[in-house]
Amino acid sequence: APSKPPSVGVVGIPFSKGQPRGGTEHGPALLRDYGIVERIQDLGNKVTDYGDLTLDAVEDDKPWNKVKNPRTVGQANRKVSECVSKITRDRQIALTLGGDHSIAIGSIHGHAQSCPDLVVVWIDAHADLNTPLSSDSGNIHGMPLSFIVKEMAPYTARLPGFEWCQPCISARDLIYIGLRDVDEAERAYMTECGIASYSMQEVDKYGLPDMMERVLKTVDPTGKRPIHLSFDVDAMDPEYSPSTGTPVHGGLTRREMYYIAEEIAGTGRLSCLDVVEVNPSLGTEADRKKTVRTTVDVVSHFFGKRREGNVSADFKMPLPQ
Ligand code: 6HN
Ligand code: MN
Ligand code: MN
Ligand code: MN
Repeated sequence: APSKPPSVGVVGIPFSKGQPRGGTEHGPALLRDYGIVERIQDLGNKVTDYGDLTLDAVEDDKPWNKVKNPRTVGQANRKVSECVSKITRDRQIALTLGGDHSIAIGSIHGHAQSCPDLVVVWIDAHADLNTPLSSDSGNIHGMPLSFIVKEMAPYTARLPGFEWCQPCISARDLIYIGLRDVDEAERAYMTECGIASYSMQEVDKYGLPDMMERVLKTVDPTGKRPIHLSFDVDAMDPEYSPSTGTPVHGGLTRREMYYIAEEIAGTGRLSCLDVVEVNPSLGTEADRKKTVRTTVDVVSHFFGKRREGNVSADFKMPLPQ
């Protein structure tokens, strides 16, 4: 029997408390305005839109040392985890629309409840591996993987609001693409825990085709495991996604992201995609448009759009008489 097209569950996560700039809470609305749901549908996928999560700020959420909004971020992520766990348990691909990158704590945690053998591909300019102890900024969006990776346990501290959260992936089940702004402690943790990475240096060294082959072989040599793809739009060069809180020059091009997305889609094993750090409040109107359009285009390639062309199941070729 022909395999039925994947079904996708979309959820908006209007959240910004993992970093100091307002605006990322409007990411989901803007991505929807630019047709993200229809674009995925038009590719022949069955899409269910679960709307946006309702996320409230916790009152009197005092910093824990430098760490800002710990209880608010913790509580929001508990809801994200429950939601993503439900979507992926029903065998739908979860598409989470952020929101800042702190929401990946709940997203990966929830995904792992349903798919414990998942692997994580983290596409980002940053490693997001700081701990509450190592972070200079105190922004939790720079720390999500420290809550998730088991081997990080000896280096980190428990935060109020995260009592529900247990590390759920091994260091060898995580791989980075696009890094170019890695803090000293993060680099040390990566080496210590043995986390593989394809920074922009390796992107340049191997080129995309060789790199993607290596990426997939490294985390999943037998090609069987569900893929959690966490896509921080600042992985792309600010030329393509300027409206984001922590842009870094020297990033991936739109075209390179298309290639990565098409290769991931080609595995047939994408199980959850996070789209994070779109901040409509930053930059000019032109910047905002550019950022959202590029992001929606890239996402369509994760869900089956191919530059060689697509033919839908119900296409009828026009024939003479
Ligand atoms: N992001 N390493 C810096 C920090 O504050 O810990 C930057 C983090 C950026 C996080 O872009 O998702
Ligand atoms: Mn980033
Ligand atoms: Mn930095
Ligand atoms: Mn990030």
